[in-house]
Amino acid sequence: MDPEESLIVLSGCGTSGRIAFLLVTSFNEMVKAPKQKQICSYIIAGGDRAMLTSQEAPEDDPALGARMLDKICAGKKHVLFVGISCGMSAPFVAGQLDFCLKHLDVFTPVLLGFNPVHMARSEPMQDCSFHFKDVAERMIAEQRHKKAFVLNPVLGAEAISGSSRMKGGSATKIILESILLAGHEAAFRGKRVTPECISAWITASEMVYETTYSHSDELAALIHQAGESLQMKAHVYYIGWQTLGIIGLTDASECVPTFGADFDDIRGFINNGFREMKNKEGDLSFLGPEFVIGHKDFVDTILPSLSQNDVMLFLFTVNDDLHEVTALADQVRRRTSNLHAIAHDLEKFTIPVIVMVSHLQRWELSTKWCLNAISTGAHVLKGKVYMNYMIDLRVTNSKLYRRAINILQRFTGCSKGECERALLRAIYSTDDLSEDMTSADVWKHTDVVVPTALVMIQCGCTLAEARHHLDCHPVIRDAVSACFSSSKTKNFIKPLDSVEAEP
Ligand code: S6P
Repeated sequence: MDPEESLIVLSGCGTSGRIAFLLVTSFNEMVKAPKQKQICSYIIAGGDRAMLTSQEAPEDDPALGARMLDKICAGKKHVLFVGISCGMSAPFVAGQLDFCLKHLDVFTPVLLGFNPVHMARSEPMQDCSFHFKDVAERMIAEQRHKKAFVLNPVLGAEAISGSSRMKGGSATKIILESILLAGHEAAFRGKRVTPECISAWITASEMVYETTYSHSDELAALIHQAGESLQMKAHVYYIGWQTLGIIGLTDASECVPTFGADFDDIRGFINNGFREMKNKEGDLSFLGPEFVIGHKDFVDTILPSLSQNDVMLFLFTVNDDLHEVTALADQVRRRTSNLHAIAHDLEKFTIPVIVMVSHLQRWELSTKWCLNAISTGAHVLKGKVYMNYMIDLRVTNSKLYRRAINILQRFTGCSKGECERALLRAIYSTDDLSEDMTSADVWKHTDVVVPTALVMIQCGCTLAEARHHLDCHPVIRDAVSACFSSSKTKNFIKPLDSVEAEP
């Protein structure tokens, strides 16, 4: 593969884009040669700032996706493009796949998602004549000629977990890592890659899973600690080294849109900050406090006010500079004893015979699972989840707008129209919706709009009354439970199959 003429591009939105970044960074590091152009590149909707903060709106823009792809592939003759959309729903990715399908002489498009094609999103997209499902079907048609490929094991992902950070994100990592490593073995080491090699990697991931969850008691203790901290309005800080630092930053950043968390409830830091990230746009710390990510920044800005209620979690491996880890731990210990570590060593992950797989990739996966469990569990304990639904989500793009309406329908049994009107009342802070309000794009909202709408519908009350009810119950789950138990309306949840499926 000549890097002057060829390129592999991984692209996605939100967590899918963050996983694309992580995979590309590790892969380029593995194959790097002096003065050689990089073989692999990533695109994340919203640019590098989306790695640390929720930039959900660009996800809705198919033309933007196509433009960004066109730009990074300028002058290339062969491009392997992998568009990742766990829920088979992101218009940004659909626009890119459509662009590839129109230029099959240069592009070989791959769609990675975790829904069957018939369940891909079929809602109209912004300024666009096709929808995601159309593109997925065209991909399937081209697959017959081996011009395009659809990888879609059905793993639950978005539709069930409500967030690709959990199921879809890990599966994305396992699948694409296997493909990239197989390509590396074949192209750079002259090895024949068989289906058995690939399934050996999947099996290795299963063993990582077993090893990780064999520590469920320790994990439960950490979830408990983190939950207590959040309930006390204290913080959880992940202090990570190398790519484990990226895993920490990713997990922390997803808590904002998923659980309606503040950016500093759970925060990640990485050794050497942006120098270690090696992202395309470089140091972004000028963008604001969410972008201040180095260990030194932690020491300068957080450590002086660290309290015993804050949870400190170090993430490192035996390959890191253990003197540095110890020195930082000593500094932290002077302020708090609430210090924990997820530390990986070789002994714990001795998996025989698998040559393709590096220890680091397994450690990343294990860390991801631990952190996803800790941050999710902590937010459950904080009351951000009601009957397994992450009801305090941020309504920041069309997918989340639709998800919000689905949640309202499920809990109230009311029609889609009624639920949408209640959501709009909460979004626009009014009981009287105008025509403009019902027809505009409205997904730019960071307030607790879904719980407010839920209370309005269930109690048949005004916006002011719903807000007052929420103010009286600072824990969202308690507010919603109280509303259901006091409401005269029958308390029921609509069966799943009676609500339109979410792609
Ligand atoms: C993360 C959250 C989103 C998704 C993004 C892409 O907690 O759920 O940021 O990652 O919307 O989703 P998908 O289905 O296209 O991979």
